[in-house]
Amino acid sequence: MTATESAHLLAGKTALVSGVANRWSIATAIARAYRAHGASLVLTYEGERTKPEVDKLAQELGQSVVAQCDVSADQSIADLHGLLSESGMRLNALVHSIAFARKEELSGKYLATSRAGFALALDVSAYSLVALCRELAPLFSDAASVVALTYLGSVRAVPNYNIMGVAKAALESSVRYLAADLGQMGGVRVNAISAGPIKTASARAVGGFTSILSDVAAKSPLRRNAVADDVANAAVFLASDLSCAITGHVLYVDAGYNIMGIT
Ligand code: 0WD
Repeated sequence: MTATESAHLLAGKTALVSGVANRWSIATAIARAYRAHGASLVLTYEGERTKPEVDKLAQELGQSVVAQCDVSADQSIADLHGLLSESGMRLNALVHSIAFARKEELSGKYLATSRAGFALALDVSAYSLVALCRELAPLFSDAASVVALTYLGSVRAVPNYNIMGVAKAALESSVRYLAADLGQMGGVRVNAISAGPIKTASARAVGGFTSILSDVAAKSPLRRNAVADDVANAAVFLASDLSCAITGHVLYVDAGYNIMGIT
């Protein structure tokens, strides 16, 4: 492989990237990195509120199809499948960069989580990966790569992260089960990136988020926070053939914070 080829790790691939809400979204950084590495994109938006931002990004990046998909609605996912299959699209990569929980359940005690809030967070943030993979699997190319975004709150009790931590635990477990299922269907791989805290709209909904950022900057081995571009570079690797024997894995992109014990 020449130096020029190695700079375009996703040349000839098509990647669906969900979860672009605005320019700070992790999905925005991933979409940019994927295009920079030569991929064509399908950018999905949840609803009319986020459509203008996604349209703008698609126009800026070029080679991007825009499609609506609210992952909490089976019909919306089926419509996405219909739209893509009508145009004969094959997907080499799928990025799940979506999460939602009620703001009131992202502060205070986990003990106070309501039944409805629990179901909503798990539905949008974890089940959606299963639904997307099942519906879109017929469009996956051989050796396609699925990447989901998760956070350390899945395996540690992080103050205020609460129900979202439980949803991320379900998401990470789903990554393993989906990897087991889809690996037997054309060698499709499923992995997660556990990103360190990054200032986005979703992150700001978590109580005390700023103190989480400063804790990582003070205590992580690299003495800094990971940024969206760090996550995007790892997402390029996971979508590329360089990671062809990696599946069912959770890759931490958090400046090493997760390895620390007493700090
Ligand atoms: O510190 C962080 N920002 C971290 C984020 C650390 C570790 C992981 N993550 C994860 C999040 O949990 C999420 O899974 O990264 C993913 C992307 O989050 P983000 O980029 O931090 O946040 P944001 O820009 O808000 O994007 C999440 C988007 C939603 O944004 P808004 O702000 O509109 O709620 O998820 C999308 C929506 O665009 N989303 C949906 N998309 C389709 N259907 C739905 C839905 N029902 N609900 C939310």
